[in-house]
Amino acid sequence: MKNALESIRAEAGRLIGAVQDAQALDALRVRFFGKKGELTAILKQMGGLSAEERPVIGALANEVREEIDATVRGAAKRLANAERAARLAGETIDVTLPGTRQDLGGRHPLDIVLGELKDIFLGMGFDVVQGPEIEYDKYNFEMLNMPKSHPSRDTQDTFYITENILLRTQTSPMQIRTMLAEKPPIRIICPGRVYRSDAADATHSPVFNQIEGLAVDKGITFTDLKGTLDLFFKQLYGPETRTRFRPHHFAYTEPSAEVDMSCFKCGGKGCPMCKGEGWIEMLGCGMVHPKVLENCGIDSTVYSGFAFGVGLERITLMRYGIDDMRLLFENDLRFLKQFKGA
Ligand code: 2NM
Repeated sequence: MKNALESIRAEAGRLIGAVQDAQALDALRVRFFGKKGELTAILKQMGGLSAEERPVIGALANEVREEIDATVRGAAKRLANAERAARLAGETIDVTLPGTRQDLGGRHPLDIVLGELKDIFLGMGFDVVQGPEIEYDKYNFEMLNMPKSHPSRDTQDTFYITENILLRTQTSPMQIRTMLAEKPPIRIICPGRVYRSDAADATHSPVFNQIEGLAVDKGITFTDLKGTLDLFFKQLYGPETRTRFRPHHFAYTEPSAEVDMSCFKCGGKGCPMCKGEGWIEMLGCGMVHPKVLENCGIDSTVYSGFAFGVGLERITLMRYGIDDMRLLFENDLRFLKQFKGA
């Protein structure tokens, strides 16, 4: 029995000392200490020993059990340390390796030009307000003097969501909201996306950006409108720029006009840019229709106002000599990179 114990001690020490993973260690623990384990089997035979042998073998068996137990615990610790060391080694970061480059983008040409437009109008005392792109028919058409039957609605083919809710075709609904909420004097510009059911080509897009302006106060005249827009174009394209107002019709303004500016390329002599005209059509404007003021609770016998609307894409195309609007929406990096730092 003594021999058996000594051979278990040697075997256990050898095997446990060489164990490489927790599962194998557990299997060894069961092999020696388990219910059918080798050491357990010996301890069970103790009953058959003589009175002289029993304490000697018993003491040896205890010694061997404690020794194997300590070896198992030592091995468990060794395995845990090795596992931790391996994990830490795997997580090591080599800070000397080159990093992943973060390519910095640039501002979109539309945003650059919008910034210039805002600066010009802020400088003239206008506030910038923004509103929802999903609008009520009431604000987009009805209150702008375009009831359901009005032919002007046909010229702005509209995306309807329900009978009374639509994607705004202009930003004037925000001007209606402002006139409803605030008392004159009002001086605002409303930039933002608008939607019309048009096929995309070089000069059309079903989504584009508009900037509409509105000034309402006592004594506002057409002269104020002319002066404001003339100064706007001089600031945007240079002091030699001239403007020309031609009669037009909008349902929400009376009188109404379209505004041309002298060609920024040839100065008015006529060139391919202005198709030999010397003038380039830029925007629509007029004096706010008395009915529109009254719709918003503003007394049209006391107050008057002017309004205008201009397409941001059109101005941007001219500003940079771009010949196709679609380039502004395609997000082609070869195009966008040309405006970096502008
Ligand atoms: C245009 C042309 C002319 C306009 C009118 C109004 C409002 F709300 F005051 F009635 N907002 N915008 C207007 C006038 C817009 O766009 C070509």
